Amino acid sequence: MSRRTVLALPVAVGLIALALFAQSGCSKSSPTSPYGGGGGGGGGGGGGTVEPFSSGNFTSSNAQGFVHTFTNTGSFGYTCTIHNMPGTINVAASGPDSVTVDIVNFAFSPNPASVKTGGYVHWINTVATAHNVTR
Ligand SMILES: [Cu+2]
Repeated sequence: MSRRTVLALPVAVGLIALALFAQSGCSKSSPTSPYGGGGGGGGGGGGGTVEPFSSGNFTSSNAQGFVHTFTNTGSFGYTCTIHNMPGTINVAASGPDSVTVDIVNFAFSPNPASVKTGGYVHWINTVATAHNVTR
């Protein structure tokens, strides 16, 4: 009886210690964990300011579009990540206030498209095939 208690006690203490250790280790490591909101990254591209955007997938024709306003001059490439379709938006100090880019079959039209600084591009998927617009 008493022997059993003596044996069980160290085991219980050990388990508690393990639990505490695991907890503190967990909370300690979370600020540096990969889920801690990384950030950074980016860069790349020579000279031009990176303006990331993502439309998400257009899953039907004409029902959905996507608008992005370009605030910096430069030449900005983008793709449909589903089909690796390349597109380019050229942004200059002067030019149209906005431009509509149709997605027709497996291409952007017009491509490249031009807009002035502060103007926006409106992409419309004209086909039933799912596409997206991602930079
Ligand atoms: Cu596509």
